[in-house]
Amino acid sequence: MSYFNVEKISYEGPKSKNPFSFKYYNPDEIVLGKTMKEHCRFAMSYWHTLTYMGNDPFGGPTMFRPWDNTNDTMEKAIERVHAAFEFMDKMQIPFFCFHDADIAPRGKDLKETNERLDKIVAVIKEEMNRTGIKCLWGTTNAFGDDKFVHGAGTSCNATVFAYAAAQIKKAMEITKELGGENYVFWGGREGYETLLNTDTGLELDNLARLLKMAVDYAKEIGFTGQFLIEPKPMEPTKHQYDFDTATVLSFLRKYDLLDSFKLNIEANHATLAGHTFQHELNQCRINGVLGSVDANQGDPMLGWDTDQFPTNIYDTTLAMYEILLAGGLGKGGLNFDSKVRRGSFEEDDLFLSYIAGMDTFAHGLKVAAALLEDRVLEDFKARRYASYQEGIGKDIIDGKVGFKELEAFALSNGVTKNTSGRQEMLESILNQYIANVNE
Ligand code: XLS
Ligand code: NI
Ligand code: NI
Repeated sequence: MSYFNVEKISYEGPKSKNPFSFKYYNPDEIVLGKTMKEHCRFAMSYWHTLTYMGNDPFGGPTMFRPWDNTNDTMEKAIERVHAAFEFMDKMQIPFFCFHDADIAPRGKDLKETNERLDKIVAVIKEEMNRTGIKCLWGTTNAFGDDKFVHGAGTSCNATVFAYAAAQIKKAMEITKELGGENYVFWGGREGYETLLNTDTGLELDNLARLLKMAVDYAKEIGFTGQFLIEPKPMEPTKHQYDFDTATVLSFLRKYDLLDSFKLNIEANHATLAGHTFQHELNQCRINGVLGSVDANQGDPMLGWDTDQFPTNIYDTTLAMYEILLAGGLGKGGLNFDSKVRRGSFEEDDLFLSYIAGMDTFAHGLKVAAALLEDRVLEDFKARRYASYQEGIGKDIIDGKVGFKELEAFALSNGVTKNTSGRQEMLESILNQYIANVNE
């Protein structure tokens, strides 16, 4: 059974007019000593690709997928697996990411839900063996069900905490079973609506308790994947506890969890927090916690988590620049936590949108690599901070001086003239690289 009337997508180069081809993503092309495939580690999001039907707050489904053409929910889940692997195979996407709730329908209780998960995991494993496609990460949906109305790990109801833990335990087990390289925590309901009814101290302590239990259990079952926290400032709750990178870092430090977690940075979450995507990646890089990326983009006119496919070359260039400076994605990858627009409801749109996203990142990678190779920004920054390489600047860095010595220095030397930051020049050089990298 084939669900897509599309041939395998291949690289045809920037001059190609064929919409069903890669213009920039050439998996085997070497960039800075690694193939593009190794740099990008692209992943498909199971939820947006297989289960999203186009619903928005004002209207129902617009996407009636051929793999959903049955009333039997388990049969539907199995057909979704087949569609997923046909899609990834044709798209040359080497990884997938999933929530427990994406792959199998919930049962009447936890036991039945877990049995259903086991059945679908067996089908996924067959498809993984057939295609060589791997699992980048698994996660738990502990936000959709009504029991999570007040949160999961931060619920005021201890039995809900227990249920969330049980669900995470199972999701970790199946992620391990599927060879998942990471496990993600995105706290969909871990936040609050009003302080009038919320004990934030207890809720944050409990969130840390839940994460500690996950770390302990991973050791117990020998799950060696990397744990990731995905920051988001708001939506669904008014205030999410994992607001942004800086907030998550201080949480991890406070609860002594920094050794066990890295971060999964989502572009649209960064912008919701009032940061750029690059800023969040930069903060991860300088703190050594860059784990993985949810690749998408928001819309500045809308201001919510629109999860659009990334097509902004400027943003992907600067993102790939930070990723290259960080030494690459390691066990992480670029997961398209992106969904087609409601009006793009045909199956072909899935291909066209993934091509757009993959090409935009591949193009960005090439520009970032060229900028780095030519040391355009790095040399400029080195010159900008040169005053710390010698004299009083070096003494500051080496910890040789305090306030008294600096006062003596300032009294006799004053300050040297500042020089321009040359922002506009650098922005126009960046444009030049974006325009010319493929020539
Ligand atoms: C929602 C999040 C979610 C996580 C996985 O905004 O991005 O999709 O990536 O639970
Ligand atoms: Ni995400
Ligand atoms: Ni999101």
